[in-house]
Amino acid sequence: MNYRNQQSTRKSAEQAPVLPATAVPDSGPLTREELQLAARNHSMPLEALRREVTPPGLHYVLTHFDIPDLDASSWHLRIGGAVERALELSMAALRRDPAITVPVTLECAGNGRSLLEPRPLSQPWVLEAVGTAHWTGVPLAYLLGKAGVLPHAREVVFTGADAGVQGGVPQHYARSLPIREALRPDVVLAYRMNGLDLPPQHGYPLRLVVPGWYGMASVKWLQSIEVVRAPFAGFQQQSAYRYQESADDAGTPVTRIRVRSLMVPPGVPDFFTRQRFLPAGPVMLEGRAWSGEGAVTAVDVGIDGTWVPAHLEKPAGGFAWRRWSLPWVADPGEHVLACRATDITGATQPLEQHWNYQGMGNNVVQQVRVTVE
Ligand SMILES: Nc1nc2c(c(=O)[nH]1)N[C@H]1C(S)=C(S)[C@@H](COP(=O)(O)O)O[C@H]1N2
Ligand SMILES: [Mo]
Repeated sequence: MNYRNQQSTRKSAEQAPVLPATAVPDSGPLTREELQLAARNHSMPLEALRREVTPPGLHYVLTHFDIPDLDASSWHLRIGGAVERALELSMAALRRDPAITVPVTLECAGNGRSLLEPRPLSQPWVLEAVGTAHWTGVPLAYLLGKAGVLPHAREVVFTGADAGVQGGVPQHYARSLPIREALRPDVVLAYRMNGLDLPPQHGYPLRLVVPGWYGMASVKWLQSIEVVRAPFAGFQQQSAYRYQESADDAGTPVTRIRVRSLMVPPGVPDFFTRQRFLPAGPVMLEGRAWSGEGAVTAVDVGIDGTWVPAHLEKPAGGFAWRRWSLPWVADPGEHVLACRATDITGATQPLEQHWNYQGMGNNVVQQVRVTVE
């Protein structure tokens, strides 16, 4: 069966080869396939930025294939490869191991993709593929210690129970981490989200959570962990999730989350356009900012092009977003509000997004248009 032909692109097959990770970028209207993905994979409504912890139903979801229907009572996690002893652990056994809870802001690497021109055809995120949850489970380093990682181990490969086809390649969803990242004390095999069993869409009964990395690293429905001595060549590692300039560019891998901030849109929306309306007078502008490279050190708020530093609150953890706020006295008329974060490495959000072939790592400054009455 030729799976490749089933990928749809607006351009004809002769015009350009169908590419592994993504179809040819498009400038036309949203396609039926994008709409289908958008309806399956929802983002976080921006008003949920008011909450430090995102309730599971408001947290964004991204699932490449189908959500598996798994039974925790017969579930086993296998740990093998370059280890002294292979392990097979039931959920009951995992729950008896020492547990940690880590507050983590997850963001999809494709967030912002639909704003690019031409538009990489995939899940058409606007700006809100983000959420922050408290993940509880066993530290990965603890289990790798139990298994005993052998010398010359290079990466750890995580494979989910979900399977499908992408870019013509049949596969289970699988990703790897370099060994030094896998041994970080805050990387967790989570069985709880915000204190409750994981919901089906977030990886029940067990998932990996890699704080600071874009969401693709945090493999859901985790069924096996394999320590390997050579770089993992799976599709989601080698073809997808790369910063590429063109189809033929091998590119570089997508890893940590780039600095970003978002604003709770003030006032009330128009149902269809989402244009905002608010009364004249004092209003507290607020939002959240995060970075996978380290602490956010500043957020500037743009009011009709003039930048003012916002007040920053303490984050719940090293890789959890921090709240920012700025009081504003709104005067009648049309206004454009914006927010721009900077992190400890000095990285700051671009005012215009640099285009890349898969639409990865976008962190352009958000703009909110408001009508003050
Ligand atoms: N097994 C599996 N894990 C997965 C995925 C997937 O499709 N299958 N999607 C990844 C991607 S691209 C993202 S952004 C995050 C999303 O996690 P969430 O749905 O819990 O927000 O899960 C990651 N883990
Ligand atoms: Mo993602």
